[in-house]
Amino acid sequence: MTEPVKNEERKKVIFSAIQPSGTITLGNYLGALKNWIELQDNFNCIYALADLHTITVRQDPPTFRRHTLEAYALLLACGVDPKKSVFFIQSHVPTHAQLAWILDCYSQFGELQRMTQFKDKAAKHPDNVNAGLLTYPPLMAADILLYQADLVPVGVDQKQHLELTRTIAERFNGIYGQTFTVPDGYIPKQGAKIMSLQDPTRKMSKSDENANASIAVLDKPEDIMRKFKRAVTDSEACVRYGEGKDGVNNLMGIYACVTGKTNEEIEAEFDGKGYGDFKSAVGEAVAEHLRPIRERYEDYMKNRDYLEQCWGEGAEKACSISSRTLRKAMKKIGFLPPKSI
Ligand code: ATP
Ligand code: LTN
Repeated sequence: MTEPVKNEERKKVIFSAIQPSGTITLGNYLGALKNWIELQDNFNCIYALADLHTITVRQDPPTFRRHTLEAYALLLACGVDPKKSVFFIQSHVPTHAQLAWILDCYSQFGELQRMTQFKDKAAKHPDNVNAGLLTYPPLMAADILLYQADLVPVGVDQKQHLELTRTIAERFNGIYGQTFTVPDGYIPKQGAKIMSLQDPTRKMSKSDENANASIAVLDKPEDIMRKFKRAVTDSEACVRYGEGKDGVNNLMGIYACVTGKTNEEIEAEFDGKGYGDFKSAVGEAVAEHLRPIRERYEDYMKNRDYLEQCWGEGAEKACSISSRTLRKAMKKIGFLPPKSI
């Protein structure tokens, strides 16, 4: 017999989250979610829907509610397993907002203002440059630090936020002594940045208005095929990885992620063939990869009671783990506890 309890204690902690800000894309899946699933067998994984982050951009209430429900079911369908991992909705666990306020007070205005995502989103929504957009990173730091996470699987666009999380943790630990684990990013070698199919110099994004630019994990096979066939490439008509070939590089990256093939194998497979054949093959491989996820998603969406039970249990576990860290941090700062502990 093995000793599972001892092993559990030594397992590293993984934390990650995704916003329910729209329809989950192939970029989210290949950049982050695929890793979430793979890590579950060897680590203590804690995953969340970061719905508090989502309201930094104005949301239509019924649509926001629907996106959150759908994202929860979709993540289960992708393979997040509530028996192996803690999987909850951020707004159900009040410690996140509590620690976020505290960490706001350990973040500098200048460093928040310099974040690329803040600058991008402020430019994109000039009529709503709210304080939450600025303090988005300390809330993300709270998410991670509450669970003493060692590793954070994300796409490359989140690297800067992770570095700031490390800075905030080190700053706090420097003042008060060891309180938070300083986390490392876990960024995939392939798929860390899937680009838009219509403008391969920009990342594929949930909130892109152009439906042809991104593949939703739940897109029907015929839509997937159509979008890949229309994907922007170049005029060279040669499937090879190289500079100035952003469109082809992106399609090769996607194909590599879903088939496990290397760039050399892909170049050999399409040697002498045109982009038409290549785009069809990428479309088919992606549609096949996503098919079982779509089927499982439909089953979960028919079972609201099960979903509620899962997120209820997830929130309870998350609350119990995170409260310990929050109490510890508050005690170090000098807050008077409600009763002596
Ligand atoms: P939004 O458009 O609302 O900003 P998003 O599509 O960028 O959303 P997020 O919720 O911000 O998605 O990100 C969820 C996870 O997916 C993060 O780990 C992020 O790094 C990853 N991710 C997002 N877009 C891509 C992409 N194009 N390629 C690879 N990973 C991505
Ligand atoms: N900002 C992240 C979502 C997110 C997150 C987190 C990711 C919120 N909290 C904690 C990792 C860890 C994004 O993907 N845009």
